[in-house]
Amino acid sequence: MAITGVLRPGHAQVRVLNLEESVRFYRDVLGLVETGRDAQGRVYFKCWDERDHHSYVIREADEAGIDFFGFKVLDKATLEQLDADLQAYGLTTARIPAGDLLETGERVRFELPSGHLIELYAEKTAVGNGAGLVNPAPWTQAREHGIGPVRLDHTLLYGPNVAEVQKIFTEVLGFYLVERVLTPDGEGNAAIWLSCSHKVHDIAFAEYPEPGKLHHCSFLMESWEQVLRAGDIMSMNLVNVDIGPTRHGVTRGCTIYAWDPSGNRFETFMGGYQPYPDYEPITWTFDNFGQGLDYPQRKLHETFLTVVT
Ligand code: M3P
Ligand code: FE
Repeated sequence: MAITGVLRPGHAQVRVLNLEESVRFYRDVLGLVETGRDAQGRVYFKCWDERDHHSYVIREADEAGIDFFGFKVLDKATLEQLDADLQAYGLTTARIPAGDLLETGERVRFELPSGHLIELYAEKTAVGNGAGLVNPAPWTQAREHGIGPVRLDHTLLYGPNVAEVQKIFTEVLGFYLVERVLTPDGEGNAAIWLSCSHKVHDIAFAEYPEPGKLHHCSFLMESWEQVLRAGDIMSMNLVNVDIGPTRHGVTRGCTIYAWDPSGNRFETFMGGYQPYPDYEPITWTFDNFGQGLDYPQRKLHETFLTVVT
C-alpha cells in the first residue's frame, strides 16, 4: 500500500458563538450532514461523500476559533508508533479515551510550537455516504442540500514557530513540503503547505505572532461550477464573503473564502494539482504573495493577513 502512516485530515473541532444559529448555517447553507450530538452539547457533521462518522464538530463558546485538528492514521500500530516517535522527538503527548468524540477511538494529542492542538487517531465508525458499497449511485440526495461539499479537505493555521512546525510534520509525521512563501528578507518561510498524500495540501501554516489561530477550514467541491454555485448560495443567504471566487497561485486551487456566523473563515475549494513526495517544493517570493493568494487579481488582500479566529 502506498499511503501509510498519516492518511488524511479527519476532523476539526471549531468554536461557535451561538450553537443553533451555527447548526442552521453548517447544515442548511454549507450543506453538511448532521450526524450526532453529545452530552457536552457538541454537534457533529460530515460532508455527504465522507464515509466516517464526522469530520467537523462545533461547540458553543464565548470566543470563536479552533480547538483541535485531527488526522486519521492507518491503524492502531501506526498510532502507537507515531506516539512513540513524537515523544522521542521531544514532544509531550496525551491520550484522549475512545468515545470522547462520538464513534471515535483513542486519540493521541499534542501541542505544536504554533500553539495548535493536533490529534491522531486510528478508528472512527464508517457510516458510509448513503449510497452503499454495492452498485452505488454516484451521489445521494444529501449532496443536493445547500453548498454540499464532498469532504473536509485541509486547514490553514496561523501561529508562531512555523519552521519548528514544519520539522515536526516532515521529520516525524511523514508529510512533505509542497509550496512555501518566503519572508520579505527571503531567509525563512512566511507560510508553508504540507501534504501527507497526493493532495496539494492537507495542512498549511502561516507565521503569526499570536498562537493557536484558525485561518480557515476548507471544504472540497467537485468542480469550478460548484464553487460558483457555492458563491450563489452564500449570497442568497447573505453570508459574509472574504475573497473570490478566484484562483490561488499557491496550490492553483480555485476558491471562495467566507465567514461562518461566528467569524470563523471557511473555504469552498476545488482543483490544484497532484504532487508526489519526490517533487521539489515550489517557492513564492514575498513580493509575489499577491499572485500566490489571488492569481487573477494579484492582490494581497489585507484580511488574509490579519483576520483570524
Ligand atoms: C491556499 C488555500 C496564499 C494562499 C493560498 C491558499 C498564498 O492554497 O488553500 O487556502 O496566500
Ligand atoms: Fe485553503
